[in-house]
Amino acid sequence: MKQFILIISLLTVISKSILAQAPYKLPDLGYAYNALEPYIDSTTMYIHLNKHHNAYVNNLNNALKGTNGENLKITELLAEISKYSDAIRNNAGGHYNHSLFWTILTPKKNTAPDKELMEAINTSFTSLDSLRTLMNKAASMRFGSGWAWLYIDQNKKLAVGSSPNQDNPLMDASPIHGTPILGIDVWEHAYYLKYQNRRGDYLSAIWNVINWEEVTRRYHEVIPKAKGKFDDWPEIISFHEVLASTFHPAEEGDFSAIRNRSGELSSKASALATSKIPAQFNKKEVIDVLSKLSSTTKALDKLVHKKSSDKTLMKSLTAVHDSFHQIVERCK
Ligand code: MN3
Repeated sequence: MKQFILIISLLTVISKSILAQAPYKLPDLGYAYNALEPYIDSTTMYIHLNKHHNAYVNNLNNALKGTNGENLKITELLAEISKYSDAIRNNAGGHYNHSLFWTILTPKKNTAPDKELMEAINTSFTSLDSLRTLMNKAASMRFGSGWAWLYIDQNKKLAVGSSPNQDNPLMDASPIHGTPILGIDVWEHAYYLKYQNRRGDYLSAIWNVINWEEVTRRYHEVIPKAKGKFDDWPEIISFHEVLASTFHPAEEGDFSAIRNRSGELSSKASALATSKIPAQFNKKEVIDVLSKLSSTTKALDKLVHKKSSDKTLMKSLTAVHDSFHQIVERCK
């Protein structure tokens, strides 16, 4: 019986954490309090999490008691926050915003947006630098306490804006609407110990610890990652990797890669010829070239074993390369 109760309470804990419903809990930072130094100091991080954020969590849990909001996911609650008290609005925002904030900071150096997010940034703001400038402008113009946001608006485009207090773009009551993917806390408690009144210095420093991998992950929760053409056909990707790293050096006169890897290339071609072809490419004209690729690659491997001249190898390797591009062409 005891074990049964334990399992039931475990399941309750698990389902609550997945749904992110009341009662809410203070999250872990995922890094040490001093990990963001010298940009954000250890004491600020400690107080910010354990005093400020913790108060939002406790106040939110108390304010929600007995309201319908107890049964909603936090995002659902924020979407209809205008129906609730100011206490719920401020503390639900406080909990959501800080939970996001800890994840978009990192001690890891040189994180970067992925290619798709970078293209979206370039399209909307011309460059990452101008995005930073716009964010800092939004953050420094926010009078009093609030947040600056990079968010995905209702047309699925990136936008920059700011909100007062603990509001955010997920709230129906907010002047800006969408899904936040990067938020900068511009409450004085976020920077006063180290920067005092110099909000601008804090805003310049924080870009050193922005976690672009997490911002990218949040971006793709709304904008699905574009599927690569051959994502479902690992054998063709694997063949192409070896081909690219042997053909291009040979073009520049370096035949050592192909002399070392012709056997590997040949076995990748056989694996490709016998692989499960994704339905959209499974047609006779593709299959014909697959077997041609396999035989041209085998012939190349034989020539390598016979220690043929560079010129002979280049001719054979070019035939392999041509067959490969015929496959790609026919897969259009
Ligand atoms: Mn704060």
